[in-house]
Amino acid sequence: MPVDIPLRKTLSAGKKAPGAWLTLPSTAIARTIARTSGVTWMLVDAEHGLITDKDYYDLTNAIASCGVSPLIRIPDEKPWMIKRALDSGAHGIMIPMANSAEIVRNVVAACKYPPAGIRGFGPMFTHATGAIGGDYKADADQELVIAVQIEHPNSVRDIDAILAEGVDVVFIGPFDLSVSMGVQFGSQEHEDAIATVLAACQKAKKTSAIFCLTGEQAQKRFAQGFDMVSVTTDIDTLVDGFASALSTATGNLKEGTASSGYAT
Ligand code: 3PY
Ligand code: MG
Repeated sequence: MPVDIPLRKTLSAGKKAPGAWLTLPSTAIARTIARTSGVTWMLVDAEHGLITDKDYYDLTNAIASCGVSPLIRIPDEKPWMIKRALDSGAHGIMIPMANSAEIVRNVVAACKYPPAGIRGFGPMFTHATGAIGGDYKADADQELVIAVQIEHPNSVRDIDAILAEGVDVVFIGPFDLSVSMGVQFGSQEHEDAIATVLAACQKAKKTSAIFCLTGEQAQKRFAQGFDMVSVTTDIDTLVDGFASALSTATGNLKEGTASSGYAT
């Protein structure tokens, strides 16, 4: 059976791809969210969340069983981390802090089998892609999604060179970007940097993506032209849902939406 990547099909059809962000190592939560109609991809966060590579196999299978593409954000761009994530059946990987074209070149090589790259062969557990072994190898280099995060002024400056390295998705991490630029989240400089990256992706015909915490933010980013947007996270939904019900129950209405550690 060929490798089946719903996210790639959505993007190839020119459709917008809303996604969800998973920070908790729970297959029940992953499946509950993935069953929500319209979710195209789910980011399994092993950079900042509680998820480790021991959770990868169960989470990728829970998510893919709902027709949603699991992408794993690994902690660092190391080839062995990329290999373990892809070997668990991830439909793609996301690399934080892709701060130079050289980093991105090495990441792309780590995602591909020889002769295109350096990935070692051992796809015994890639069930979540719909294929294992030789069937998997036939498609993996072409189909798996490589996403790199733009989170530093150097990668904004070098965005054209980064885009030329064979990545599929350029994914802006707006929180790290504002911190590493030393500017206020949402300030003019911050928004200008985001717009520069978006325009470069559009010119290079590559998928542009950005992290959001709320439906309102996500709607705005889609309207701005982004192709792929996370709409919220598991932990934000839990915190905000409980806080909202509690404040309604007690009449103690409180301002604000996003309540996790990502809040600005
Ligand atoms: C950021 O905004 O820095 C992110 O990486 C989102 O998780
Ligand atoms: Mg980040």
